[in-house]
Amino acid sequence: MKKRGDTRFLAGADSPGRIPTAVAPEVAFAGRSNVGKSSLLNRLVGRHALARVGKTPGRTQQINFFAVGDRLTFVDLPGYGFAKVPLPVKHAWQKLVESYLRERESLCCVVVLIDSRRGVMEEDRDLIEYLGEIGVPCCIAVTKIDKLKRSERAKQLREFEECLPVHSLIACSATTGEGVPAIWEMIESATS
Ligand SMILES: Nc1nc2c(ncn2[C@@H]2O[C@H](COP(=O)(O)OP(=O)(O)OP(=O)(O)O)[C@@H](O)[C@H]2O)c(=O)[nH]1
Ligand SMILES: [Mg+2]
Repeated sequence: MKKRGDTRFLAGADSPGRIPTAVAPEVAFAGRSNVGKSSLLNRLVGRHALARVGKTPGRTQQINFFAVGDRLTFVDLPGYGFAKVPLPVKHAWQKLVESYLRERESLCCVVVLIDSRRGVMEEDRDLIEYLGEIGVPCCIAVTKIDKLKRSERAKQLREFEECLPVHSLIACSATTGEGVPAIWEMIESATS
C-alpha cells in the first residue's frame, strides 16, 4: 500500500442532517449486514480496529466517515438485509443511505460487497440498479473469499458475473489480504 498519511475517524451520521461537509473525494462501502464492510475498510488502510467489526450483524448503524490521509475519505455505510432490525429503523437507514448516495457530489465510487458464500441477494441487485439510475460508478467486491475452496471459487465467481450487470468483480479477503491491491487500484482510478 502506498503511503497515504494517517487514517482517522472523522464523523458519524445517524440522520441526513448530520452528514458532514465533504473534505475530500469519497469512496463508500455498501452491502448487507455482516458482509465484511468494516473489516475490508480496516484492511485497506492497514488498521485493525478503525471501523468497528461486529460479531452481531447490524453493528454499523450510522454512516461513518474516515479520512485516509488528506486526499481521500472512506465511508462505511450501515448494512442492509438484517432481519432482526425493526421496520421503522430499516426505513430510517434506507432514507439515510439513499440521501447520502443521491446527494453526495464528492462520492466517486461505491464498493458493493457481496459475501462469496451467500450469493447475490435482491437488495444487492436493488442497490446496484439504484446506483446505475443515479449515475454513481460502482464495483463489486466478493468478500470472505478465504472461506471458499479453490474448486468452489471459480464456479461462484462465474455465477456472480452472470447475474450481475457490473463487470468489475474483485475477489477479496480481509483476513488474508487477497484482492486488496486490486481494490486500491480501482479506488485510485475512480478518485484521480
Ligand atoms: N474469514 C473471513 N471473515 C471475515 C472477513 N471479513 C469479515 N469477516 C468476519 O465477518 C464478520 C462481519 O464483519 P464486519 O466487517 O463487521 O461486517 P460489516 O459488513 O461491517 O457488518 P455491519 O456493520 O453489521 O453491516 C466479522 O466476524 C468478521 O471478522 C474475511 O475476509 N474473511
Ligand atoms: Mg460494519
